[in-house]
Amino acid sequence: MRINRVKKLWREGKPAIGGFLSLPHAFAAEVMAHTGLDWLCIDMQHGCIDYSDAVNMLTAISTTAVTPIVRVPWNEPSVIMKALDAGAYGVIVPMVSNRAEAERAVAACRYPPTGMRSNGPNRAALYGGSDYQKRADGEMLCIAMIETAEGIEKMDEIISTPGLDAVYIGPTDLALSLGLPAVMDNDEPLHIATVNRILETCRRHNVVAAMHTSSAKFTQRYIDQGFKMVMLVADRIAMSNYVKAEIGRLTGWTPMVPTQAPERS
Ligand code: 3PY
Ligand code: MG
Repeated sequence: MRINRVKKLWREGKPAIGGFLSLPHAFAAEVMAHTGLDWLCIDMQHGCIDYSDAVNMLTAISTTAVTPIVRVPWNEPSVIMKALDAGAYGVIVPMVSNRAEAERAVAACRYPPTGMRSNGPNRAALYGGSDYQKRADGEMLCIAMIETAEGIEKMDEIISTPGLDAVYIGPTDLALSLGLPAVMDNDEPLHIATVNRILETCRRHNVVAAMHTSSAKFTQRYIDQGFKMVMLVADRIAMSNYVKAEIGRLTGWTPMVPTQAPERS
């Protein structure tokens, strides 16, 4: 079976650095897959991506050794199972708020008798290998997001859920849940303290702590703190930031204001 690069890095004590995909195209995914990141997450929660887009994007990522992950739109077993059947090697499940919800996510990722995943790895077996069903439970990542007020309160019962591989912090939803503005790379003391509490609880339960950022500065900070999965860059932000930065280097030319009304004659 094709191994999960992220899990291999974790076994070696190394962090896995990744990116998020919100553009619904195989070529955009392929471009991102050839950059050197360890994992890519197809974001079906907030990205402009439906299932057939995701399948094509997973196929594009398969041209590399990058670990393909899908963030599902919600903690819905049928959606989790379809993402895995399409060849995702892990799912990120948003807004997990208590033990029952965490158990539901884990069960959807594991075949019986451990879980309730239905058999039918249509594309997954092509991608993973002919022994997929036998070994999938050991390779598929089940990652629960902690980002709601209830999830913060119940972090201990979520993080200690048997079979959960990692807990992924959504910094902006976390901020909103703490009564703070929805800032991604967040320096608010309450945000920092909550992130640290989640990291500490992950350490206690031997679960990987994962974090979402929008800069190398914050990615480095979280790596140094001990996060073993950190999101460095999203496709649309990379595209927009690069073009804006290049525009900013030009002199003798005024960039247009994209939202200005079209001129008429
Ligand atoms: C959050 O910031 O809440 C996220 O889920 C990041 O995508
Ligand atoms: Mg979120």
